Amino acid sequence: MQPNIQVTKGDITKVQVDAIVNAANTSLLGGGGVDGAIHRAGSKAILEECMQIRARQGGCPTGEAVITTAGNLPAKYVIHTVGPVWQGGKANEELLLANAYRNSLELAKANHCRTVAFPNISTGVYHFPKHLAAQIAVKEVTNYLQLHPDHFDTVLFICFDEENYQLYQNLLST
Ligand code: AR6
Repeated sequence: MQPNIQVTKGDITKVQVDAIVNAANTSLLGGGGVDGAIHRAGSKAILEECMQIRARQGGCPTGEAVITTAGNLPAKYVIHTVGPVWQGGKANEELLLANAYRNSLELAKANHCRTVAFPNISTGVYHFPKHLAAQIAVKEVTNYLQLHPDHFDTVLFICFDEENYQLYQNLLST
């Protein structure tokens, strides 16, 4: 069966999937927004593993991803990816955002995660325009699932705000 893509409104820390994706920063040491919510709800175990990864590879470059335990969360793993900060569109932001989605799915596949939930990476304090971010996310995930249909069941986009929810609903219903 072909994997499916769904959109839901809500809090990603409550979602029971194999892997939830975190919109982290290059330090991997936590922050606000969805990153803060994931670390708070997931317990110290997530930060401890992030610190081990930092010690090994010195953080996570923009567009790349790393994987840790999900601690107390209902998910099995957290995939931490770093989206780009929006700087007006001339700093490779679109490519870097697509990389963040694709590299997260690469890591999910490598860890046999068949169900994956994404937040709307970079659309909070990193100020990526929401409509453009949604187009990139849907396109990149759709392409990846077409290339690797046997490895996934469902990819969920978890939207926290109404604007993102409407954008994703529109894109996925066409
Ligand atoms: N569940 C799902 N989505 C959420 C949640 C949640 N619990 N909380 C917020 N969002 P942001 P960024 C949405 O700012 O723009 C952090 O400090 C939010 O509405 O969390 O990639 C990191 O440490 C928005 O649509 O991430 C980095 O420093 C989306 O998640 C920096 O922010 C992303 O907003 C990353 O910035």
